[in-house]
Amino acid sequence: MTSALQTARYQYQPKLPPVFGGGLNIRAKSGEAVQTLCIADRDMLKALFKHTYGKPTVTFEPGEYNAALAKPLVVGVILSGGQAPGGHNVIAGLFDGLHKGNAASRLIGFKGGPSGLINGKYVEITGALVDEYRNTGGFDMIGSGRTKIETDEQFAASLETAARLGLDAVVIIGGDDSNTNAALLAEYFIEKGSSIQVIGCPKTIDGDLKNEYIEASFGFDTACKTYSELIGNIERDANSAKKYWHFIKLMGRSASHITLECALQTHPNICLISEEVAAKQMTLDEVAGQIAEAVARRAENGENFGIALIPEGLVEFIPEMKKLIAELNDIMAAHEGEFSGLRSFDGQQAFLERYLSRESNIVFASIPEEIAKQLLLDRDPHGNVQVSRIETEKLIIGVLEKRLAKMKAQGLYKGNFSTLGHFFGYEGRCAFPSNFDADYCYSLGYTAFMLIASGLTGYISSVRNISGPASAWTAGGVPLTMMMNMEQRHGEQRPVIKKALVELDGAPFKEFASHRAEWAVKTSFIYPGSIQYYGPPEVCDQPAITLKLEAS
Ligand code: FBP
Repeated sequence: MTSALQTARYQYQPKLPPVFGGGLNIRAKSGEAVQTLCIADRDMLKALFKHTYGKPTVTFEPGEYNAALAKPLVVGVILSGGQAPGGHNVIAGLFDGLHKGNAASRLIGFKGGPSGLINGKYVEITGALVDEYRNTGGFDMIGSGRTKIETDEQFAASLETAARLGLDAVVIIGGDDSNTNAALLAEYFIEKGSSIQVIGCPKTIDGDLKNEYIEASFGFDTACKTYSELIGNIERDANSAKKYWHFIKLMGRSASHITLECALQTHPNICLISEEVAAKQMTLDEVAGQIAEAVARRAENGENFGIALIPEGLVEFIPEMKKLIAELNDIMAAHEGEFSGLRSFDGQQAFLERYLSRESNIVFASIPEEIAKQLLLDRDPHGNVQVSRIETEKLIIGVLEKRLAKMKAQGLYKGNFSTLGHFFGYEGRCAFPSNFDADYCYSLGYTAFMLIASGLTGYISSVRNISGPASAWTAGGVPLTMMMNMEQRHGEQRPVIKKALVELDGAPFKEFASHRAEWAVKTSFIYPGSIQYYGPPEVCDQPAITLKLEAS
């Protein structure tokens, strides 16, 4: 059984960059730079990526009939990391591209993320299977996972599976870490004498896999539209009931792009941007002070209600919390066995007291027990604290309540402060992709096929000019090493794709900053409503505000 919307969405034909309208009359044109560079740490990256470093960028252009595109291929595909709307369309675009090239080509889907490649768990992706998932949300066609291919055994097992299945290429659809993995795998395959190619695709609702060549990661558009609809609904409720301050935590592991985009779409009273908190070195108390001021000023106008947006990564950007989390990460990693054997929170606390610095001990003791316990939950496979499981909105509310009580006692605040906390994250990751994401993802998948058929490896699929209509989009590929630098991970320097955080001198933040003083006090809410798939282009086909501002 499918919903009426799903049945209707099966019929949607995603748009492609115009260059792909010409069948196989396409050529791959190399960029001008003879040798491309990375972001930093050139010597180390050059040594690590002997075979794939410095390759030229590529764009696809109309040309003569290209027989190379018609070769039958066997390709494996992996969905990696957190779900993001449009993943199925990447697979559909890849599948359709492969079959446009040659009807005998095959696509194999590795189940459950990179572990499917390591363990040889896969499914043959047929036309009937793809048709069931066109323009749908979720990653359920083949599943996803967060396993990182990092040990020698895992690399060897990946090659063994890929070779056994006779693959010509593997496509990894993932975020910064997964695409770093794609780069390492591409290099490894060549090093081992294999001709199996590896191509990446930029996925993550967090929007932090972007740079000069990748204008947006897919899923960001739909997730932000979904959250903005929900925020708008809450704003309208708040403005109707006029009795609650709503604190809404929004997903985005580190970067605050989602929160910023949602603020631009909904005009809340308060929107915290982690990158600004870090740049100004604001303490938790200072963050609360800023909100308290707006709460008090709105109360003076008789408005004891409001909306505050909080990025989920905030805790790691507040200096004293960042220090505490870094110390906890190190202690928990260094004493893993002993720590995981401690059954009670009291026992854990007593253990940690011995190793935490004086400052961090004070901070740890000052935060609510509930939050302290959340800080001790298992780390993700990359050794990070799982910010989606920390109720930062509650932490902020708690500090704020104390501050407002003090202000009340001093006669500086006369309002009522009733709060409600929300977390919007998982609600947006599997939504039906917006028209933008449906088109963008399909184009990314199709471009991945073109990169493979052009014999390239260690590249990421790049569709550009996407703030305009699809009729102006271009397609190409960028060497993954161009986006890399070395960073300290698990106590050693490792090559990684650099995460794009919110730039405080960028157009989206400046736009927000120019309005926030007014939004803080005057109710200026915007109610965006739900994503529309059918109707006038100004309602259905608009990209994210962030993307438009960045392109302007
Ligand atoms: P990716 O970077 O893998 O796309 O995932 C992002 C994200 O959705 C974050 O916003 C969030 O913190 C995290 O995944 C949640 O992870 P999990 O799905 O493992 O709970």
